[in-house]
Amino acid sequence: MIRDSKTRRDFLGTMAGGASLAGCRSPTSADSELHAGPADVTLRIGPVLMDIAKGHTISTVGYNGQVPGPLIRLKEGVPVTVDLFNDTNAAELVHWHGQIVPAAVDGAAEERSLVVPAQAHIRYRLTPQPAGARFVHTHVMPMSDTSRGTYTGQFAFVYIEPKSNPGQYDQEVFLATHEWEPFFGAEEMEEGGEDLGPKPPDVKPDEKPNGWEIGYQRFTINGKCLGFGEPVRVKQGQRVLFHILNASATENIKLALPGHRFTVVALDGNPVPHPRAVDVLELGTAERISATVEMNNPGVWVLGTPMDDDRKNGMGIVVEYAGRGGEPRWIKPAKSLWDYTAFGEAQTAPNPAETIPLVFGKINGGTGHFNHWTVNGKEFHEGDAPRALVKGRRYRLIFDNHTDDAHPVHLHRNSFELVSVNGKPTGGVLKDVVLVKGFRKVEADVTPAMDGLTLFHCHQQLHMDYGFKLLFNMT
Ligand SMILES: [Cu+2]
Repeated sequence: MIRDSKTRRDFLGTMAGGASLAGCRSPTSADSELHAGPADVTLRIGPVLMDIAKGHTISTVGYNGQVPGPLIRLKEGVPVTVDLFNDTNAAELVHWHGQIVPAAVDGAAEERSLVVPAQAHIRYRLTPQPAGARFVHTHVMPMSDTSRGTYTGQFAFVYIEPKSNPGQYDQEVFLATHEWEPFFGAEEMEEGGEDLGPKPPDVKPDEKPNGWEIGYQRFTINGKCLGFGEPVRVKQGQRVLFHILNASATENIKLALPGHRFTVVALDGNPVPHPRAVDVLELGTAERISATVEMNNPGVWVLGTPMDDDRKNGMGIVVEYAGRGGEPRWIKPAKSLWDYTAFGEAQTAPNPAETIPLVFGKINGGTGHFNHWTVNGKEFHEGDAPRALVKGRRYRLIFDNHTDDAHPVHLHRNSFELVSVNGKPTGGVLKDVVLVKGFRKVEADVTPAMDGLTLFHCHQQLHMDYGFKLLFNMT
């Protein structure tokens, strides 16, 4: 692996002199392809102080001095030059989540992607695809160090403009949720026990007590606690297209906007066969939902989580109609069940070439330790031989959750098509993360698109760090 060994001082010196960045080397393209001059996309990883609420400032790491990082708008299929600068003292990985890109630039250590060394710079080319709401985030493994990895502010929206018309709306709003000030405790700190399937008979009683669970003290949308940032300003009669990203390290969330309904038009950036209106959105970690809202109920409203404590601690944003004032209103939504299949075709998928069962298991860590996670009875270890898949073949992945936790599982460098959710057949719903609830089963078909190492993992940072991974090699 070739890395640019320039120091930050060297780089700044070069910039001050007005010279180009041609001295930076890329290991993925010939130097001649990497035109001199400024890159199309520049991400500078560095410390950020962010005011999330009145008198409450958080010290974290972000992109370009802000959290979330800048909205990155790209055009499908149009290559861009990317500059990554790392102003921190630790090596970083920048993952282009939801894009079908070569392993070298995907940003995952297991795929042997390029690393951005501490206090250094790398440059490469990237051809954005597919269209829709994607994002970029760090892929380092923080383990017990919650000052690193996805606990930080290293996330930004990537919106890839489709080649054809994206649909009609009057205003586009990007919202990213995140939690702050994490702590470890013995208790599950979420509303639990919801929508569990029947316990599979082979799940044995736990030998040890449950290990650490994680909780947070503050919650933000676009880096601000509810009521602290600018409201989303709308006008009566507008159709607003929301792109919502769950940029949490570990939490699955729900969001509602009282007095309004969300018409879900895309999941993980991919248009759904049947857009449908719902009252409550649910997003596993790293999932995206694009939904339109008809602004036909003038007032000042809270778009937020139905979980009262989390909303009081910040998980919400005010939606304000022009000419309206006063306290924002919140009305608790009726209980609703999120169902991916509601947006899909009622159909049975063509038979796959091969079926790959992936059984998720948990090994309780015991008090004061972390739980460990297994796929097909095995924790992932660095150096594990990848499982070979053939490019262009249709595989059916069976996500079979033998734990009572919900797992937002993610496949890198591919989209998969949901074919069955908790026994209900569906089709046409393309995703890169799917939330598999406790003791539930989801089946998804994937036809590997590109050569190379491809990581599968749970996007819950603690699960991923403690075993919940599997490596494929597409050939
Ligand atoms: Cu998980």
